[in-house]
Amino acid sequence: MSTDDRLQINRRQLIGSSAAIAATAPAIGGLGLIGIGSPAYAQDAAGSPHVEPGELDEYYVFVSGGQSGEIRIVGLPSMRELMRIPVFNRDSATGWGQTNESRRILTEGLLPESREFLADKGGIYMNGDLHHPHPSQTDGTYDGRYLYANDKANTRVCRIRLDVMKCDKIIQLPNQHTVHGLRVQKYPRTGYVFANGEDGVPLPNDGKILDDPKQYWSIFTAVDGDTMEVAWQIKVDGNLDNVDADYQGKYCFATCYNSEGGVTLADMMAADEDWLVVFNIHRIEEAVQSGKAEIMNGVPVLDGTHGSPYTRYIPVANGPHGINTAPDGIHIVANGKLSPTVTVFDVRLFDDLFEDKIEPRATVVAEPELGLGPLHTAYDGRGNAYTTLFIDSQVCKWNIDDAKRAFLGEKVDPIRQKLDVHYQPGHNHTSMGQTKEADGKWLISLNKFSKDRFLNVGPLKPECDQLIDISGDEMKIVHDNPTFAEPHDATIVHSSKINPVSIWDRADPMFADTIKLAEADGIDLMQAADVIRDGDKVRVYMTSSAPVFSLEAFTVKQGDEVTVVVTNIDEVEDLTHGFAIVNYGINFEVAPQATASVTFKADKPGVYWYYCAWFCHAMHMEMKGRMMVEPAAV
Ligand code: K7E
Ligand code: CUA
Repeated sequence: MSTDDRLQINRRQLIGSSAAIAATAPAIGGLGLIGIGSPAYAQDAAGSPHVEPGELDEYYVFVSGGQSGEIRIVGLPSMRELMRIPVFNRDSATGWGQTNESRRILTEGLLPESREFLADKGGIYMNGDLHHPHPSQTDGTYDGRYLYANDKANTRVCRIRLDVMKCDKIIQLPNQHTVHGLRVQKYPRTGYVFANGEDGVPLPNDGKILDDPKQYWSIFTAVDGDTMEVAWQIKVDGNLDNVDADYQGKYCFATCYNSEGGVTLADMMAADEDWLVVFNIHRIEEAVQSGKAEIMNGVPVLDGTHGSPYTRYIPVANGPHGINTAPDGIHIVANGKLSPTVTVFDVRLFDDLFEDKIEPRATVVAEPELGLGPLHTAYDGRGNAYTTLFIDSQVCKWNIDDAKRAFLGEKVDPIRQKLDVHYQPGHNHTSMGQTKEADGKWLISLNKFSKDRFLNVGPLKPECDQLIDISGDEMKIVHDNPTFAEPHDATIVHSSKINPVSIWDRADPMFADTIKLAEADGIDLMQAADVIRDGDKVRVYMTSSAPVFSLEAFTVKQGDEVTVVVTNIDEVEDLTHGFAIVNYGINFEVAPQATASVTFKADKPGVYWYYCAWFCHAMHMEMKGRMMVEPAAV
């Protein structure tokens, strides 16, 4: 009988009478008393991804949406998609990109030149490329405050509030061109959000310098995660790829390719060697505080190219990709990508490196050969590492201590197991594996290709996320999960770390501006049913309470600028209303106790029904009203 069969039978027994539970309890060991008490978590079912209807997952997974520009929340082990958080995209369901509240967030952090560039393009970027979602930490573990992520496409960094699971800040980075790698400061807290500049451009990039790559620079940025302002920037050699930070609060480090400074594939591949760039946080802070930085576009920039006191460049094989700090707080693994090796550094040696007491390569303590195309590494907290092999389509499990012994010349093989995944894995992630609380239960492999794993849906195939049980000695794939474009990265967070609310607080800053607007008009949003005319500007205030809007109709004139403000006064959990105006291209979400608003030009005369777009009540279909637009005088 397999473990899975046993689990199934035990589950069936457990679902029976309490007598059956009592009888089987002693025999089921680690399975525990699932189904007793509330809420029920599937937390003891290690080895099975099955979560009974009504049971909750044990972990949240924050998954990047790649080119779709959003974040997704998935439950693990079931791998059920729970929610999507629009960020760098537009969203039809929630009105993200359309409501005044979301447009403030999408526009307030834009660089002045982008604001100008977007002026005749709707004012916001329509696309984003979100790669790396990482939650804030305090003392080396998740603290449930925020999640940060990058937009490679338009050089932005966003922040998601984990209490309401909405984006509340987006900034575009000056001087930098693309943000690829993004990770957070782990100690003492986040603190800094580190954002890697991948591509180099002239500084300033105003067209005076064009085809002269020697004058192109990549920029590394530390964003202050509390204020969401740039704390400092460092000019570097080469192209930065991925980044991670230590558990001591002293260093962060980035893989760096294109040491050649090339602009074509052939140029970038010319040398055998690239680097790990190590940043000395305290030295950088001191220099910024003592005014040594050049202020460029309003932010302090230090020169961290070769020979500077702020950085060290450690040679590694050509084209490294992922960089991952182990939960032991000591080891850092740079993944070879174009080399079959990964390079292991001991973070304690970086003090001597910055004092110039040792050569850069003396910080390397192992360099095991794992297979073709190592991209990213995750950890189980038991001394093992799990590296994705993109070209081999495998996950390689290896032991860090054995790799160190082999590096010193001992005859030991650090490789424990190679597991086929389907296919071409990029990132992988273990449960709590990017904190010092790595628990070694689950690994997900985010595979770029799914080929034959799912029903054919045409030339564009889904990606394939695979769930792997790593709790025992052997890795086992237990679930295949198709996903839409394109999860580069994910973070698995124990559910005990995250505590979202169910109903908005009326004092929430998300709609504070709209409350102020209403106050200026003398309106109490909780009882509003008003139309205020102010020249050719009209403000329409209403409440929603299942199944009615407080205004059954309102009238405006063709050409008016209309702002509709809807406040959901229902206090019932999960009772979301929507507000859609037919043929005016408007729809947005208003969750319980929230206010949301939209501003548009009423340029088409006629009768336009507005309706609630979220099925909220038995009379939801009747939850509607009319906007009447009087034609302008001819
Ligand atoms: Cu490897 Cu953008 Cu993290 Cu994709 S990156 S895989
Ligand atoms: Cu309110 Cu449907």
